[in-house]
Amino acid sequence: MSLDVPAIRAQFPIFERKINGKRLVYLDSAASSQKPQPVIDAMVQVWTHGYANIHRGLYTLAEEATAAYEDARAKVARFINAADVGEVINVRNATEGINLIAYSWGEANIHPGDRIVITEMEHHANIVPWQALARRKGAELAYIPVTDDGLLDLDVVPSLLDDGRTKLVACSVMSNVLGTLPPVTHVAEMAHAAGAIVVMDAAQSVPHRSIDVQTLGADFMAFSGHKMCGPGVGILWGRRDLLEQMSPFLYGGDMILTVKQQESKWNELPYKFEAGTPAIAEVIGLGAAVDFLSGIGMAAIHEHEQQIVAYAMNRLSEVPELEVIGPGPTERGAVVSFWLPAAHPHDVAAILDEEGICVRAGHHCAQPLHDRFCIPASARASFYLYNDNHDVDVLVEGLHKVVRLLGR
Ligand code: 7TS
Repeated sequence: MSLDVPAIRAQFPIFERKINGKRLVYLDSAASSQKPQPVIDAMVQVWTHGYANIHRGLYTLAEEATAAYEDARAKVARFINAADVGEVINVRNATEGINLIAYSWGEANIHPGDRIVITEMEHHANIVPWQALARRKGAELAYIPVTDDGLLDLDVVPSLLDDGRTKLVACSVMSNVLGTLPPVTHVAEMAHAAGAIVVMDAAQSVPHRSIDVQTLGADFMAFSGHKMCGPGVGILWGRRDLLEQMSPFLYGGDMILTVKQQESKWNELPYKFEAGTPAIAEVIGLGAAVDFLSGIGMAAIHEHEQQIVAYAMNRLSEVPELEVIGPGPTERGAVVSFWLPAAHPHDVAAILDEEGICVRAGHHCAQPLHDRFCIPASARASFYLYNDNHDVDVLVEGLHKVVRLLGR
């Protein structure tokens, strides 16, 4: 099942580039992935030969654009095994998907004294909307703690669920900092048994492993196209029965059935949640990204990344004083965040950039998690289908240079 990485890289035009005279070693796919030619081509095709607004025109071009847009939705639905396409809502990104739930579901269902439970390993996109909802409603926001090993402390969960006050549990399917893959299906079972709904942030997992929303245990799941070889669009998947009960998030054209001077009726799913003209070419581009990833095979991508992350953690242990945060390679996806006591992560990233290596440095939009590990920031290498062990070797060489320049 091993991937033919040179053949995959050949499909990403960006890898023809040199950075500071060096081969590009792109290790920041957790922030956003690079784009393969078929995705670029699909979008150029729309803009050059097939563009019109959708769901309204009665001419050929508009009908073609509408069909291509809806075809892309169907591809995404199959990719995550949604029971029907009406459950797949096109949004701007994972962040907007989570905000949609916080407003449309949260406004109607969270009341004073209720509790919302999230985890200490969340991205800000899965923290701040719940903070704001809790504040608006006089609800409590509680956290499932993270252990020193970077795992969820599940022993605490019953105490957060037992009194029946918890109405919503939101958790990441994979941490963007630790790489941890929490037992989300188990967490969902506990949450459901306590009468709470479950929101999963799958921004770091849908791009890297196959996900079946019919067995995952989520009631809602959000992810972003730009992290999975696609353009800047996002998807919110939700259970049809819940989506049907909810009020719209944004109001305007396309999301209505009829509008009278004083009242309107909402369109059917998924259009009720897609107000205004969407990012048409981008949605079609996401369909092409799904085809691209499916053509390679999610199982093969996953296996490839598991091999790289094990190799990376092994090789990073050679760098003096470098500390990796998070669990061992079998319990994480292809993300490794680390800390070098002698060098600020920003300096690490700047020195690696001289070698053509792109890593992210900072808090990676997960400040509470960095607080929990008592570090202000970290450097992070994240891997995808176009990386290989040689990229890891170049990274380790670059880190030795960092230690030579800045180490004690
Ligand atoms: N959830 C997780 C787990 C993420 O990693 C990110 C983005 C988001 C949500 C938000 O995605 P967006 O597309 O709505 O912005 N994570 C990162 C990152 O790790 N570095 O840059 C963006």
